[in-house]
Amino acid sequence: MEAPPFSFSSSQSLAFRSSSSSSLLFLRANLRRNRLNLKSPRNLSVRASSNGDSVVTLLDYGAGNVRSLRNAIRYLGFDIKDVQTPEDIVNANRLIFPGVGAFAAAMDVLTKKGLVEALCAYIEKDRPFLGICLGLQLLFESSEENGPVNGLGLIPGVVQRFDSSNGFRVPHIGWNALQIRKDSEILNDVGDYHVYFVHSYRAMPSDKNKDWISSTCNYGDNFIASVRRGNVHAVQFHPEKSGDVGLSVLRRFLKPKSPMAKKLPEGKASKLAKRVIACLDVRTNDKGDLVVTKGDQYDVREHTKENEVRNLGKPVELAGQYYKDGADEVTFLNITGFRDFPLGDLPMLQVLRYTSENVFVPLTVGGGIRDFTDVNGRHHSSLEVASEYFRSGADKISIGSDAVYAAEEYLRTGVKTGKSSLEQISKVYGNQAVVVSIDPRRVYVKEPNDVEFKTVRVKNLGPNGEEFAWYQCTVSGGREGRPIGAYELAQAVEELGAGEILLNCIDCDGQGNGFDIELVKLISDAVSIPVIASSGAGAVEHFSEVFNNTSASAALAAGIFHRKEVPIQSVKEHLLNKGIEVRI
Ligand code: 1PR
Repeated sequence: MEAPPFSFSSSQSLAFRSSSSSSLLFLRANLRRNRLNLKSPRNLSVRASSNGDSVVTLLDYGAGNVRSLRNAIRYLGFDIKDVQTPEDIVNANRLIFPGVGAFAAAMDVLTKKGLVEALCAYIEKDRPFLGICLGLQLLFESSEENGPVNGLGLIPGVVQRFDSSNGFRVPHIGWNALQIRKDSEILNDVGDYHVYFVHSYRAMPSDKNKDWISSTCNYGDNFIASVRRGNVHAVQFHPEKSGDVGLSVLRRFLKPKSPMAKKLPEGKASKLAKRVIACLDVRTNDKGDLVVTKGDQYDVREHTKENEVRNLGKPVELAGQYYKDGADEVTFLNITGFRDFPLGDLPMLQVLRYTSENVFVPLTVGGGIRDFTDVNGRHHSSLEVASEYFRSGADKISIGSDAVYAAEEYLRTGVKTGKSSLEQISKVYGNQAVVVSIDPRRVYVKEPNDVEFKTVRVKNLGPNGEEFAWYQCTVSGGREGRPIGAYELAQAVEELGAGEILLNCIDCDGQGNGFDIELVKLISDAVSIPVIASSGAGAVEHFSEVFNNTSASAALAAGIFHRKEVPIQSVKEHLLNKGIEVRI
C-alpha cells in the first residue's frame, strides 16, 4: 500500500518549491532544445513508499566503481535496491545517486533509460536525495566537460574545469578541508576534518545558487563542495572514500540524527593535505599463494639456497591494517602482471573485492593493463581489463609498461591515435582514474649533451665522477631499459590522458636511504598533474624531506610499513610537527 503523497512542511521547503519550479521550467526548455521526447512530469506522482527504512535506492548506471559505495551502505547496515525503472525512483524512500564517469555520458544514460523526468520530479518533491561527485554536478544547468552539455538544470550555474594556469594541479586529487556555509545535518561531523576529492571539473558559487550552498572547498578558488535544500543533498567529495568521517556523512543521510560512531582526535583541516600511501607489491609465490612481497631494487627473491619470493603477508589483511593505521590510499601492484593475463589472475580481482568491503579510502591497482589475446585466441582490450578492476573495487588503475610504449609512439609520430590503453581508459573513466607508474633507473653522464634526454646535476657524483644523470624508463618490472627518459615520458603521458604519476626509482627501491629528491623534483616540475613520490623511504624524516624540497602531492612507501619499522601514524605526526598538513 502506498503512503500519502509527500507534503512540504517547513518554510524552507516552500521556498525550495517555488525556486525549483523555475528550475523545472529551465529543464523543460533544455530538454526541448535537445529534442527529447519525454512524458509530462505531471504523469509521475512521487510518493513516499512503504519500503522498509533499512533499504536505500541506488541509481547506478554502470559507469565505474560503485562497489565501494555499495560496500559502505551495507557496512552501515542498509540494504540496496537498484533503480531499474523510473518507478523505482518514484517509489524510493532514500535515493543515492553516485555519478561516475563523464558528464555527457551520464546525461546520455539517464536520458536513454528515461530516468531524467523521474529524478527531477523526485528532487522537486524534496524527497531524501544524496548526489555524489558527478551526482552533484548533474544537478547544475550545464557542464563544459566535452561540451557544453546540458544537465538537469535544478541549480543555476555551469560546471567548469579547474584552472591549472595558477599552478594548482589538475585533477584535484586528495584530502581537502570544507568551509561549512550553513547547517547541513549530514556534514555535522565533518567540520574540521579532511574529505576525499577526485575531479577535474567543479561548480562555482554565485548569487543565483548561493541558497543551495552548504559548504565550499578551496583549491585555487572556492568551489562548491556540497549543496543542500530541505532533504536534497549533494556532495562533490566521496564520502565512501573518506574513512570514518565519510561514513558518518553517509550514516547521517541514511539515518538522520545518528551520531558519529568513532570519536576522532580534534581535526584541524585547512587545505589540501599531503597524502601518505601504503603500497603492496603483490605476486604469486612458488607455492601458488598470492603474497605481498617487497624487493631491493626490484629483486624480490630471498638470497637463500631456495631463492624463494619474499613473503611479507596477505594482501587483504595488510590493506585492512593500513586503512586502520591511517593510510590515505592503498595501492596494489601486481608485479608480474606484465607476463600474466590479469583477467586470468582472479585472485587479484578477489583481493580488490574483499579489500573494498572494509577499506574506505581510495584503492589503486596496477599490473598487466594492456591489450591481450588469451590462449583461446580471444582478444581482450585494456579497457576490458581496467573495467574489471573498477568493477571489483578499484578507484584508479595504474599503467606501467604499456604507457611507456604509448609515450614512445606518441613522441615518434606526434599523433595521438586514441588507441593506447592510456587514452582509451581515461576517455571512458576520466583522467583522474588513470595513474601512470614509472620505473626509471639512473644513468650517469659527463655532460647534458651526451644524451637526448633531460638530465639533472647530481649531488652525489657517479662512479666515474659524472656530474649529471638522466633517468631511463624501463618496462617489465625493470627488466628492460627503453630509449626514453622519465622526464619525456611524464610529459607525454600527461598529454595522452594520465591523471597522476606514480614515480618509482629502481636505484632507491627498498634501500631506506630516502626518496630520490632530484628525480622527484625533475618530474613534479615537468607536469601539472599530481606526482606520487615512491621508493626509498626509511625514516619519517624522508617524508618531510620530499615534501619540503619538491612539489610532490603524495609519498608512497612499502618496506618500512611491511616490516613495521615506522607506523603510518608516526609519519603523520612527524609531518604535522614540521608544519606539513596531513589528514589525521
Ligand atoms: O608494467 O603495467 O604490468 O605494471 C607493473 C607494475 O609493477 C609497475 O607499477 C611496476 O612499478 C611494478 N613492479 C614490477 N616489478 C616490480 C618489482 O619490484 N620487481 N614493483 C614492481 C615496483 C616499486 C614500488 C615500491 C616502492 C616503495 N615496486 O611500488 O613499492 O619502491 O618501496 P620501498 O618503500 O620499500 O622503497 P605493468
